[in-house]
Amino acid sequence: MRYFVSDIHGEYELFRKLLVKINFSNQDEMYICGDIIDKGDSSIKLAKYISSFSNIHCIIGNHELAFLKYYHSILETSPSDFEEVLKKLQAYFSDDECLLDWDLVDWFDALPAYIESDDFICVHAGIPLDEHQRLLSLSEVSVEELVHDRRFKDPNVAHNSPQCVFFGHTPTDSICGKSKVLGYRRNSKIPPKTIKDYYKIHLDTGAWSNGVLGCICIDTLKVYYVKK
Ligand SMILES: [Mn+2]
Repeated sequence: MRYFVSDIHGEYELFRKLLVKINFSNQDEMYICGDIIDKGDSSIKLAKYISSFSNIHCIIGNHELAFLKYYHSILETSPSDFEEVLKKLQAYFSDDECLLDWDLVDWFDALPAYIESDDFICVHAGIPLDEHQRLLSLSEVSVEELVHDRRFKDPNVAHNSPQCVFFGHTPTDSICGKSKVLGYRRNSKIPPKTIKDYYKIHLDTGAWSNGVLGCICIDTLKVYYVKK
């Protein structure tokens, strides 16, 4: 089974609870649409845990991008003093009970800005559209736009490219008043059978702000929630 999640924001225990709830195994795959760090108090513990799974695929959100910009900026000023660089990076996550190490820095640095397949695309915030309401080619969109675009979450922003876009970045209670996964159907008269019957799915249920972590399985279209 393939599961999609977003914006876990350092909520390690809540994420563990979700894996138990969906009975996640090494036969399954999971895709995380960025922002695993900051806000909650277990960013590094969560990132280390996620990075230990070869079947969990993560992209960057604006919070990982901000951290990576900081990392590259201090590399420029003290490029050879690795101990000093690592100390500064560890201080970035000073509230964390677990310490950042170089393996994890390299893991963050290698995260992609998007994942694209025949039936879905994962981005953190959104993808700009062309004048025909088609998604712009991802290679033409800047990472900044992919992680910050706040237009895409608007229920009126629809696209007619064939893939379903998974995204997060803004808690869905600001759209519909509830912490739930929001699926936008291409045709509201026909019950959805596959993920391609949705043009976008908004995943950020506010794990940190509302204590709810949602997840959708795209092989069954079933939605799961865990609460703090
Ligand atoms: Mn975000």
